[in-house]
Parts: sequence; C-alpha cells; structure tokens
Amino acid sequence: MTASKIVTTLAIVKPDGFEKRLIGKIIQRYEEAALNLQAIQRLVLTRERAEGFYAVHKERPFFSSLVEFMTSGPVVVMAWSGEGAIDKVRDINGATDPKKAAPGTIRAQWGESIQNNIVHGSDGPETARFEVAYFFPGL
Ligand code: 3AN
Repeated sequence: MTASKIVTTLAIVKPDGFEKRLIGKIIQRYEEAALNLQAIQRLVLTRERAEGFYAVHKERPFFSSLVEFMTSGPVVVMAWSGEGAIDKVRDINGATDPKKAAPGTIRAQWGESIQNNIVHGSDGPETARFEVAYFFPGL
C-alpha cells in the first residue's frame, strides 16, 4: 500500500466571486472533492498585503491591475487539506483563462477574464506552503 500524502493548499474567492455570491457554491465543490477546510477568513486586502502575496508576479505587466482588482472588494481566503489537495483545487478551479477552462470548472462557469477569474489556487507545494503561511501562520 502506498502511503497517502495529505497536503494543504490556499484557495481564495476573489472580489468578483464574492460579489457574485459564489462562496457557498465554491466551498461545496471543494467539499465534494473530499477536501477538508482547515481555516477560512473574509477580509479586504490592503495594497501591501496583495503586493506581498503576488510578489512573484511583480515584474509582470498585469501586476498593478491585478493588485487593484484584488483590493477592490472582500475576498475569502481558505486553507484546504487532503490527498492531492493542490491539484484537486486547481482542477476544480479550471485554467487561468476562463475561455480555455474545462467545462464545469468554476472559471469556465463564472470567470469573465484572465484577471477576473473568480478563484485562486496555489500552483505547487512550495507556493502552497508560502501562501498558507501568508494568511494562516499558525497552520
Ligand atoms: P493561476 O492563478 O491560474 O495560477 P497565475 O499564477 O499565472 O495564474 O496568475 C496569478 C493571477 O494573475 C491570475 N489568477 C490572474 O488573476 C492574474 N493574471 C495572470 N495572467 C494574467 C494576464 N495575462 N493578464 C491579466 N491578469 C493575469
């Protein structure tokens, strides 16, 4: 028997997802994938906190617009754990560009653009560790 590896990942309902009242539906998708909610908080990101979170993108042309968007309204940050949690959340979210996202994914269903794409999910083990600790240092 292979030992299963439980990991924790960070998901965010972005301001567009909050405004569209999708929090319950998004949580339901993750729960249906047998993921376990470890922590959750509703907050409005300050510019500094959003810039720190997206620091890896700071040289990208879309950085200031992304920070502007992420600070434009409330977000819900969540830590989810389970076997393969990082990939599961990304599969449920769908591709960054809603037009390219697989049918039935959150972004295909509700995303409006590459930037306004409803949800965030950590993209790998290192990022997940950084991002979970960024919002939930005790976890
Ligand atoms: P993902 O969130 O799918 O891992 P990343 O990490 O490449 O995508 O990008 C982080 C966030 O930056 C995306 N969720 C999206 O909101 C925004 N973003 C990425 N690429 C672009 C782009 N070309 N134009 C505008 N915003 C973008």
